[in-house]
Formats: sequence, C-alpha cells, structure tokens
Amino acid sequence: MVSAGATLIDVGGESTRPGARAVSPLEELERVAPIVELIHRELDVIISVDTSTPAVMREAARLGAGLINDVRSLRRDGALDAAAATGLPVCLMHMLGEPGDMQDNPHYADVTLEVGEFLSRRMEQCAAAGIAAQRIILDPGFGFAKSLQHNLSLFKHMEALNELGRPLLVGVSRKSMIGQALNRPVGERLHGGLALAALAVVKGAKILRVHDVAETIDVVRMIAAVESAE
Ligand code: 9MG
Repeated sequence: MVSAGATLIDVGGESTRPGARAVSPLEELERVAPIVELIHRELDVIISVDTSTPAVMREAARLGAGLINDVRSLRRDGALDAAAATGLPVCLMHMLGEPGDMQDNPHYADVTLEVGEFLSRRMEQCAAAGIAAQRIILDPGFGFAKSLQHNLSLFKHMEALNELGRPLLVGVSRKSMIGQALNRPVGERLHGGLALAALAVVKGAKILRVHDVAETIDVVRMIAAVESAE
C-alpha cells in the first residue's frame, strides 16, 4: 500500500463489521501495538490507529501512531481525555449505536443535516476536552447506521459538511452500499468504489480510506491533472 502511494495506513484490532465479536482492551492492545511498532520502524507513512479504546490510543501514540481514527467519535468513557493527552489529530466519524446494532432500522428525517449536527456537537465536546478544531478530521460514516438510501443521499449532499470547516475523510471502498446499488459481491466492487472515490474528491473529500490504493491514486491524479489545466 505504501509503495502504491498510500500516505496513511489504518491499523485496527477490533472489527467494526455488524455482529463482529467484541474484543477486550487487552486483546485489542496486543493485536495493535506490535503492528504499530513495526510499521513505525519499517515504513515512512502516517499510522492511523482505528480504535475507540483509551488505553490503545495512549499506547499507539507512544509507539508512533500519527492519527486516532475513532468510529465512535471519542464517546467511550475516557476517550476524549486520552485522545486530548496524545496531542494527535483525531478523525471523528458519524455512527449511531454500536456496530452490533447500528443497522437495526436506522432512521433519519434528513440524514445529511443530522450527520452534520452530530459531528458539530462532537467537535464542541472535543473543544471542551482540549482538542482544538485544527486537530480534527470529519467523516460522514458511510455504511455505519445507514440504509442504502441514507448512504446515497448523504453522499449526494456531502458538500454541506464542508461548512463545518474541517477536512473530510470518506470511506466507501468495497462497502455494501456499492454491493447493494450495483448488485455486486465484495470482490466485484472496485469500479463502483472508484466512481465514488472520484465523486468524493469532487465534493471536497481530502482523505480517502481505500483498499485499492494504486487504482484510487490514478483516479485522484487524473482529477488533479484536469483541475490544474488552463
Ligand atoms: C474503521 N473504518 C471502517 N470504515 C471506516 C470509515 O468509513 N471511516 C473511518 N474513519 N473508519 C472506518
């Protein structure tokens, strides 16, 4: 991934898939710490640690992580204080509930508005805990507590989230919204994912969380080539 051009590698020890087995903080730490240490030693890349667990945030930061990616937006007990203490940038993602129950009939009157309000409230909580706005990246949380229609509508109106004034991270690679929209199994979602990657960049996304790095980099470079033309 790094030789293909990735600037960040996201390392996680607890699956966020619906129905995934819960992992104790110790088990999560034992999974994540050696990988963070190894990547930090071997590769010139920013390590993003995908965790909601305060102890993992602190230890990963000590071992060289450069970003905290929390799908729970620092809502676990102690997470705000732990993230603040690391001094690292933080990605706040929108999700309602927990991965185990998030897809049980999610409901929104206006999904983009509600995602924006949620992220704005989380930024306020971060500010109160000593995490300055400049340290924050925002993520609409595609596939987290959202139906296909919620995901499509949120994607269509994603530009509205730029008004929050912070860089947007978008993760849609290989996700079920592509599978559902195109009726494709997970191994056949590359083209749908690249289409969404291009659209996300056009709508203002600054970071793409992807599996297919080389292909996505071509998409981004091609957009840049067009945008920089006379
Ligand atoms: C861990 N993880 C899985 N999907 C994700 C997404 O869309 N965004 C972020 N920030 N993390 C994700």
